[in-house]
Amino acid sequence: MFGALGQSVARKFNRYVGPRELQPAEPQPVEQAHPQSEPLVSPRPNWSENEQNITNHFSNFPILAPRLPENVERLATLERDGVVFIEGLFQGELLDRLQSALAPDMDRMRHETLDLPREQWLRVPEAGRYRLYRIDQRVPETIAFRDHRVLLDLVQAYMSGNAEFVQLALELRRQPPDWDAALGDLIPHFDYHLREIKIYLALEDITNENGPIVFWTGTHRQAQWRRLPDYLASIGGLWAESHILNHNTVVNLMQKSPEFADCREVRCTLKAGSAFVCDTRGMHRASFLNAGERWHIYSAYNLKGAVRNSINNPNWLQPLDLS
Ligand SMILES: O=C(O)CCC(=O)C(=O)O
Ligand SMILES: [Fe+2]
Repeated sequence: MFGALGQSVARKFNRYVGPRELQPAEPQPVEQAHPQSEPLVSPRPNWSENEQNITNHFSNFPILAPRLPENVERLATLERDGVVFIEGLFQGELLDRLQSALAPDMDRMRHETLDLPREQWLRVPEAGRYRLYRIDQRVPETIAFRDHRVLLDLVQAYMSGNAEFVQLALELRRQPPDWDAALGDLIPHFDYHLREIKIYLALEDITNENGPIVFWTGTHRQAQWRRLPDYLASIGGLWAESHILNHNTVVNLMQKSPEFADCREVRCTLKAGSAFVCDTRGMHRASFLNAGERWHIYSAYNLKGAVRNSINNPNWLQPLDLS
């Protein structure tokens, strides 16, 4: 299942690198600047086509029965809630070994002394966020998490046997120097309008003090309230990255929408060695980090072939097609 790995990782890394269409064009006649074969605006569905695409996505990729009996209940929870917790996935010696193997890189991230090319790690000090990508290639002990048979069984069943591994990263979050500059992290959002999976494994206890992820159960399902955010997400570029959901949207939905009748706001606190699996099509956000550091490793999966439109995609500049 890791065959297409190199390709998809390259796609992910390239997400924030300006694609051809936004780079300054060489001076040349206008008609040649963007030849027909490379349109400035990539094709995008109109409103009803996008709704059909999402309906097709769910019917073409049904959730399958897991192979492992212990995953039956977990999968049912993941399907219903969009999130499921696995307590004590790593314990005792196994957890100790993982923590000690990661300790040198954790220290380098903490002190910002990682000497790596920009695309191999994400450094956003103003948000207190750091990610070291493809940690499985640096720290082989993390492969026990990446290839954990219980997790892979769950992922493949949820993704209809079409899961594609995208990433395994070590992540640190700590207090930003200025919360105003870090507010973007706290905005409710979903990562994509199609199903994606992320699995987070806590390396140290994650309590309410150190900014656990917040997830709203059931928000990954197809629903009326999602029609507008799903459409904007499908366009890509600025609107997809801005999400249009905010605190007030969520409060109003929780209080007034029948579609939120069974929705719970879950703060994903974790003991070291415990994990949660979530569909990041569901609404989630980071939370306020009062103290200390938050450390986890996470793996990420797409449905094979699903490629997000990058932030640089200029589709959002075009008139909306709401037909
Ligand atoms: O790190 C967090 O608290 C939230 C991160 C997030 O939104 C994501 O991993 O998709
Ligand atoms: Fe997210």
